[in-house]
This record gives sequence, structure tokens and C-alpha cells, in this order.
Amino acid sequence: MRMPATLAAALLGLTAQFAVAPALAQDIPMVKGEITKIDDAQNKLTIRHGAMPHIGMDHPMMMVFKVADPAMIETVAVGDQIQFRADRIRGDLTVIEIEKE
Ligand SMILES: [Cu+2]
Repeated sequence: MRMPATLAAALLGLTAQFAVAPALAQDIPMVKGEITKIDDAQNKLTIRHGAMPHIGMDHPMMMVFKVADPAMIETVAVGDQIQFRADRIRGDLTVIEIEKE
């Protein structure tokens, strides 16, 4: 699922001031991962993922991410192999795009 950068910015609640960098999301690398847990109530996914040096993770690991849009949670199931983009949004590691492999 690809969404326009402007929509992504809106979902992230970014103000117009910060939404002027639509290339930003595309500059964040897609990373391979596997969904290991889904927390609907908290809008969080636990993902076993490869290295993400852009947010300081130089080695593969498993960890919890928030999702930028609760609808993202509906698109995946535990065990799914995914490609995703994540960034630190207001201090929280947040999935901003997700695709099933
Ligand atoms: Cu990590």
C-alpha cells in the first residue's frame, strides 16, 4: 500500500509547515520485517526487523512500533512478512508505511 506523501503527512498530524518536505518519507529506506505481535488497543505492532541505521539500529532486532494510521493494523496479521518504513515521530518509533511481501 503506497500513499501520497501529503496523505502520510496528514496522517502523522504534521502541520503544513512540516509537510513541505514530501520527499522525506521516500528518503526513509524500506526495511524487511515480520509481524510478531499486534496490539489493536494501543495501535502498536511488534516487528522483527533488519538493520535501520537511519534511526540508530545497526543490527536486526525485534521491537514495538507505533503506527501512523490505525488502519495499517487492519492490513497485517501475525507472521506476515513485510516491507516497511519507520521514523521517530515526536520521540516515538512509528511505522509510516507498510506493505506485505
Ligand atoms: Cu529496532
